Amino acid sequence: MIPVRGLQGHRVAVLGLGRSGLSAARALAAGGATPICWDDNPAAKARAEDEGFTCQPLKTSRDFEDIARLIVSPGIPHLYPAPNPVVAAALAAGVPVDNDIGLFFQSFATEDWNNLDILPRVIAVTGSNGKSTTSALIHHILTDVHRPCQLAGNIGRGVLDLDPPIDGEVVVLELSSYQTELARSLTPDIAVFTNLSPDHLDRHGGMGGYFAAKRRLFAEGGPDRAIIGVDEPEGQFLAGQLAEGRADDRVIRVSVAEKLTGPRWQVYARKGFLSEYRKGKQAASIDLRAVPGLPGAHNHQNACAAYAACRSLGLAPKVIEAAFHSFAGLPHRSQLVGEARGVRFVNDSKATNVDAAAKALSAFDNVRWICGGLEKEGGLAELGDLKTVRKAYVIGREAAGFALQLSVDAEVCTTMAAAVSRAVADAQAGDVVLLAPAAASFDQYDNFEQRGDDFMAEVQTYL
Ligand code: UMA
Repeated sequence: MIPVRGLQGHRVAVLGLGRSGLSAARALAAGGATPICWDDNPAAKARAEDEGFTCQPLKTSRDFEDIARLIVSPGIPHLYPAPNPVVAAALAAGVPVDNDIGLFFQSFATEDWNNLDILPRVIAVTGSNGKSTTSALIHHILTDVHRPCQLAGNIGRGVLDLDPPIDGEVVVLELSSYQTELARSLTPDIAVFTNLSPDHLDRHGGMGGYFAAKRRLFAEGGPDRAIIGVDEPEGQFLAGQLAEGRADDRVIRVSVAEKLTGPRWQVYARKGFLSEYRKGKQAASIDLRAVPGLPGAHNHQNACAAYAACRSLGLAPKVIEAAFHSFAGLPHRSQLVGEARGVRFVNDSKATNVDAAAKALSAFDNVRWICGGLEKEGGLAELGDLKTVRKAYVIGREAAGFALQLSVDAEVCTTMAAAVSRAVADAQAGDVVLLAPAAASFDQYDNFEQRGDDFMAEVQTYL
């Protein structure tokens, strides 16, 4: 745990008692603050009370009179579409609103670091898609070369749950826009921006707010090194704003759309090959086609970003290449579930938005596509021509409406069991049955993990 510094003796409100909220309450208490907790779900509140935390409603600005700060969980709206009533009360009382990420950055460095030979470093990864895989891949590469490292953030472990760092340790944080928007301190040593496509727009008041939330990672004084995906105008703009001149090594540009040229430091993947160029000279080339854990162009983008982050730490191309080959991939992301009668089954339940689904679809041919769920703002137009799809099998409560918007043959299945059964009945050797929903899961499941688990359980009966 990272005990919270700077709030000793203060009462600090904690809203939301899931993974991030509970770990924040524990870290605040360890640092000498008194957490005053609340969760709208009685079961979550009861769990915190069982641990000895005080829970009390914080409904009006009066309730915040002796509160130094409000720590809000990422899933709880603090501004858009409307502030949660507890946040609204804190704002009215003039109490600063922060989150566990802000507390982490204000608490991570301590006097104990004076005894370390190599200072710990933080790599923070954000972007619309690929940030979990990129973060996990960086962590995997560092583990492979026996560099002390830890992984936390949006990937599932609260950042304040991390152990205090040891000599030379690298902390890899996956950060969502919810997390970067709210953190009062945000000072990574190396920051990665994978890509940008519409997601969570209701929470950020539109695309501009969404980009601004992610961009904050590069704003507060700026990281020592910024690794920026430049395949969208936002990435190009950000890279241009951060770099001092064309040969500024603090920015590494990443692309899977074009060959990057010129004196800059750049890493790109084309036709399955990763290339690194620095000061106009090629520094490395890696064949990604034979890397089993990173299929498709979207994973090649993740590989380029992770490669650049590790090069920033001084790792040699050859050791990064070797580690790529032992990367197993993450559950629910291009996860090969099994193969039967020449048909492969792939779980990409994490493809919760249109862009992620389009990328998953382009990584395979002859796709029997299981899609649908709670549609996100912006519709399905950006799915593109769906040329790798043989047929869609649509799940979700609004399956009929979802199917009508698709430009390919689509069958309304509603349930996962029906979708897998129909896809198996139609599939021929060489086909891929791919779950890549292009929608959130909340109409039928608690989260994307549960949806992916359901797909895998259904598939097991056919293997
Ligand atoms: N709650 C309220 N009032 C509300 C809404 C929620 O009290 O109006 C309470 C719930 O009852 C629950 C708690 O808040 O007890 C849940 O908080 P949370 O949704 O922020 O979830 P955590 O368990 O704290 O998990 C969060 C991240 N969740 C979200 O961003 C939605 C996790 O990312 C992250 O792994 C974890 O912190 C540790 O850092 C998950 C996620 O879905 C994987 N992220 C989104 C994504 O990847 O698309 C952004």
